[in-house]
Amino acid sequence: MPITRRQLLKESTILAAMLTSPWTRAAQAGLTWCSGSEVLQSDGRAFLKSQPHPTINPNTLARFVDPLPIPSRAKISGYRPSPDGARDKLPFYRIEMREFAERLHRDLAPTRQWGYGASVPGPIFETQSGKPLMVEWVNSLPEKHFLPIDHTIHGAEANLPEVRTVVHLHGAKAPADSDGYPEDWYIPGKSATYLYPNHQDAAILWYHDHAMGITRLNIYAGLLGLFLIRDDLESALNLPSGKYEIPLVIYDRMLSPDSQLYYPVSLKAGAPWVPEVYGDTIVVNGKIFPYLEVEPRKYRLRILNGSNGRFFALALSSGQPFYQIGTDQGLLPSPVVLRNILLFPAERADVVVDFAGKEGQRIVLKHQSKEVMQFRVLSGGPKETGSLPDRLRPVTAITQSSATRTRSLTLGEYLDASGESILMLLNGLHWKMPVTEKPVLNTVEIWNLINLTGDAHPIHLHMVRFQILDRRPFDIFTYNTQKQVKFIGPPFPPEPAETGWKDTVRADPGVVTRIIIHFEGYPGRYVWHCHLLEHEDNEMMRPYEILHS
Ligand SMILES: [Cu+2]
Repeated sequence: MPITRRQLLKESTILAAMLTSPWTRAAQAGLTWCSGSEVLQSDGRAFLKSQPHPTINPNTLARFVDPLPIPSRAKISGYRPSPDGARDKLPFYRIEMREFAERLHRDLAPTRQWGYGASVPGPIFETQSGKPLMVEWVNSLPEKHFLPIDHTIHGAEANLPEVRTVVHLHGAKAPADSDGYPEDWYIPGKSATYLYPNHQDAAILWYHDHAMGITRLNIYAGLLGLFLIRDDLESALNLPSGKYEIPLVIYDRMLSPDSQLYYPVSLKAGAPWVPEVYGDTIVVNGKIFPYLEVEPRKYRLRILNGSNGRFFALALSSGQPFYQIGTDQGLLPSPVVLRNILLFPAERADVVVDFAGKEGQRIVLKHQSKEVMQFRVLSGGPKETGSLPDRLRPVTAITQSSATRTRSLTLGEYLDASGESILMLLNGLHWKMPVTEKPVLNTVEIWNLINLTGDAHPIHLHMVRFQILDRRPFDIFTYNTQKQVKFIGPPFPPEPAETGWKDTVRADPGVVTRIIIHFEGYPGRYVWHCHLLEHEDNEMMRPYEILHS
């Protein structure tokens, strides 16, 4: 897979670095050295781009001693009149963002976190397609941030309040004033009430912070949660449900020796932003190395990669397959059999795993060589009731001839004289520059994402869903010198698990990734951006505007 080469290299170099001498003494003490942000030199060696800092080495922690927490369901606080004047009152939820401390592992001290409803992940919303609801998102956080704000970043200047939040429901077809525009942030003591119409297919959505210039810190602190939309077609499939449907919110973190979240900082005084963060500790639903007892039957796993920057390549130690039944925006046409599930930040996978015949086994979910969690298969249980149909939801391809416009948009990285990454831009434009992407409501466009960088970037468009047309390698040098796309190979189609509806697409380095988008929903100002949160915060985000048709 061409995309992940550099990132794979980075991860293996981090591992290699941890085995060499400067790290050894710390490792013996159960600590490792922060390697959260590294770049590769041309000779393949990594050098640290962040301040050295001792962190807990997850390899020293006992495995599978904490049961997997299942986030609670969000509870309705009452009913409120619909803002659109309709007669029916809508379910109303009030969710407070709070600071709290919780153990990430049996043998660690409680870790300070910020969570929706004081849990990480926050409570799970569950609703039906076409059933609107309202949420008052209340900022009850302290006045001071506990992670390093970089005031040199646009939108995070020193004259602004430190703690600012605004909630985005990722994957939602929501009106612009309920979408969580990054500049619509508010401070502790304030709240915003959003309307989610939910006129969309069953899917795994997720809510998270989106405040300008500090999203990476707010999400790292814990501001994320799931939002499940269901519909009749999905229910008719009789997929595993109830206690056989398990949400898995997976993300990476680093912990200081006192069990507190550590977020790496750069070597530049007064400008702590680092271009990428890779934590060595993987957390699932708020626990490190959790276990889950399962019956020997089918389970449905609703997986979100909630990391700032890490991709996951998930596999089961039993070697058994996953049946991927859905992606970001809902069900695939039919299940895709996979030994590895690749998820970039913000991507979701809806999968069925069958533990039948595995009685008594302990099966580890792994990301490459890292253990993530364990499934303990019990010796028996009630009769299987869930099914895995061959046909799920038809996905009609949007025809290219229906597109009224094709846009070519670059993904670029800018380095300083020492070769250090200083920012990334979409189409060479900063956030504050005039809006350039103005699709008309109810029209179809093709966007060519021309990735000039050495990294894969997960690109997310708010409000819409789209389909991936293809990916085609091109010559970056020719582009940089002549501003021309010279293809150097044939286009390759999306992977089988990408053949459904998406809202986040992996744009590979040196590749033009083409997506086709039907701008259905609402007019107004939205954003599109890279979902590597360090990039997003440092200008790899642009407003776009959907015009009235
Ligand atoms: Cu990016």
